[in-house]
Amino acid sequence: MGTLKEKFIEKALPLSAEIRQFVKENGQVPLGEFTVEDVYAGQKGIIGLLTETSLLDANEGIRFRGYSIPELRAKLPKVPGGTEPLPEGLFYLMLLGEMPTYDDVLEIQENWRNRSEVPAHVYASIDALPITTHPMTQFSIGIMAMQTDSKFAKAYRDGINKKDYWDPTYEDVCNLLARLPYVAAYIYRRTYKDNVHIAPKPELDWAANFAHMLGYDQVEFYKLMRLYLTIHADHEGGNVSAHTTHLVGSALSDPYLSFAAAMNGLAGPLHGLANQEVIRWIFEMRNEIGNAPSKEQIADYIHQTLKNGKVVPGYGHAVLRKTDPRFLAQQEFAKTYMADDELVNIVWNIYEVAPPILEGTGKIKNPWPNVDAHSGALLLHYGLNEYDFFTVLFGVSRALGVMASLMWDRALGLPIERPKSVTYEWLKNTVEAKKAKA
Ligand code: HAX
Repeated sequence: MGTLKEKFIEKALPLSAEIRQFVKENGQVPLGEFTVEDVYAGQKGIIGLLTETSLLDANEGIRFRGYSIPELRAKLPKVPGGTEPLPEGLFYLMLLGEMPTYDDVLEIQENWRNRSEVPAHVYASIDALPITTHPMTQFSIGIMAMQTDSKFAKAYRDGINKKDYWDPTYEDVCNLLARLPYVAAYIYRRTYKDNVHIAPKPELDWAANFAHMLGYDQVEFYKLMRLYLTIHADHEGGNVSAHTTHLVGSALSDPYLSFAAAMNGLAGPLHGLANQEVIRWIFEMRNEIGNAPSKEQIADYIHQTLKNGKVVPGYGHAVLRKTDPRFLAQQEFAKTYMADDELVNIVWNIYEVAPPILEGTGKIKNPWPNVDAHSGALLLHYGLNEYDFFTVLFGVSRALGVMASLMWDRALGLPIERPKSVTYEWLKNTVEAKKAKA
């Protein structure tokens, strides 16, 4: 008699093979509007969510309220003389669907500045964790610790009318957005810079003040942060972090609870953690091959990665079928500011070599790079070497999109989410019944 663990795998392995075969044979059997295959495909392509802030086209990439990434870079307000958009302006655009003026952005900055004081117990909660705790775990716990201040949770307990839900949600959303860079910078300095913290410069914009508190005061790094925090903000509603925010929020969990849950999803290597995995993968390749791998050596390393049953991080996408415009925006930035950077050139060589190999497998639906393929190399160029921290930067940005969406969930009174699930037994019986009828 085996242990529970042994019994489980004795059952699971053959059933996994059986189900794979079942889907191969019966994948196209319709179940209403969808097929058996769709049940196993992670709901891809099934329209089941309302998200106003952005819309993703498989070939063209993301549009935020109708604006593509190049259009955002051109049209969103910038600091005087600046070249990159201010992410606060993107929040305004996503929330209202209207392009802000520079004055609108200044108003948001002032509003968030006044909300930016993080309660001391949040830092104490982070400090209670071992220093080796992954920065995303520290981030999630920091967000949870801020939940003690939730205006929504308090209003609900006090009996708020449902038509007013949007109001305390707005307060939580703004407080959260104002404080996130402070919490993220605290985690960075605690983990990697001997716990030496840097006082904010509140007169700076949201992204530049964040860069400053991290310890990177180059004007170019400020520009990079503005671009970075803009392009990572939203990717319509079905990606893991956006969907999680909506799902958890649909139970009327407050914005802190919903966003912490989203960050736990972003921390997965197939989602936001891919930005750290890309750099880890390149470093491992360089360790094995040498600092400047040739294109042939990169190709061999990609084949080896696939052979070992691992993914090539930064490549592929659940929806996109072309190079991610967020990758291209970062490539354009790199061409302007760091065209000779060795690591950046490796990223560009991978971009030349990887797609035909991935396409050649015959199973990877999108062989092109996503946002995460490029972002790490830009940060490393300015000395931000601690790649385990990269997903936290993504998370600070993602808050803009998912919190704007949560505002709409509350304002529209969207109901609790509850998709239907079925068992394998149910599927088998349904397929058999359909076949018998036919
Ligand atoms: N390397 C190796 N294999 C890959 C692959 C890659 N980059 N991309 C997809 N595949 C594999 C899948 O694992 C799957 O294999 P199995 O049939 O053996 O399970 C097969 O190809 C079909 O997958 P798909 O339909 O093309 O892709 P999915 O929609 O299932 O998954 C992912 C999309 C992004 C998760 C996938 O492409 C991947 O794992 N990429 C690498 C990790 C990564 O870069 N993630 C970041 C994505 C962007 C993002 O969310 N950023 O936050």
